[in-house]
Amino acid sequence: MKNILPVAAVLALAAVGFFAWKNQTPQTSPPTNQTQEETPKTSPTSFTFTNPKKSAHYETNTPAHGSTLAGTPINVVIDFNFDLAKPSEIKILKERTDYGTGETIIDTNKLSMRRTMKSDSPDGLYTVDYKACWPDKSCHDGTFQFAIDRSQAKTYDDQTGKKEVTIKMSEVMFKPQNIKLTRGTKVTWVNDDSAEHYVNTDSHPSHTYSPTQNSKALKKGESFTLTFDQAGIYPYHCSAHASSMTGSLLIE
Ligand SMILES: [Cu+2]
Repeated sequence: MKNILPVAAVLALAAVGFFAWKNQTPQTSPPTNQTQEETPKTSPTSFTFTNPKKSAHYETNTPAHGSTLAGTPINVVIDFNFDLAKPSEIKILKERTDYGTGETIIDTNKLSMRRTMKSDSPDGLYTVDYKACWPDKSCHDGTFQFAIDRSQAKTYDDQTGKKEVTIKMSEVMFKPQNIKLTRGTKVTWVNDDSAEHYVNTDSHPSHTYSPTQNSKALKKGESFTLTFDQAGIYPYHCSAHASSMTGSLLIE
């Protein structure tokens, strides 16, 4: 009888150890710099996104991996922490067709590369295959996915046909958060909060997707204005509250 207690204690410890081991989350993505924006977002049409593969020196990309967009991106941008060189390349693939148009462009600071996307690209899942090359001629592959689902535009605040629109920055939110507009509309963001806010194009902190859509710090009462002449989706955020203060413009 006196041997039972120690045996029971050992069994209990073994059981605790087993469950702790069993509950460990397996590492499913490459151990590179995973950023917050890259967590796949759930979408009502539920596309299945495979894990991204990140090349050496990769930082972020827009559209975000796992994002489902209500319209076509104006371009796909990938950001790095090292100088890009030729022949870096971006392909925007759906069923082996490349919906990118024109050359892959390396930005003047050499930290981002971008490719324009065809504005009439169909709904569905897109795989971005890229090759990032450095001045020493070495190249590394990477891949990520996003989806287009135009039915999501139903949830957007429809302000098409207006020449000017105001978006309030209030209670650490963009109001309205998601707006549908007509090409040529002049958009003004006004800060109603005592906290400073920014208007920054995605992703954070590179702010490279639509480079003109970046404001200085806006104090209460200050504003930022930009006219949108190109159709497409414009995901943006406030860099002071990047995880929660987000918005999107759909220009038609
Ligand atoms: Cu803010």
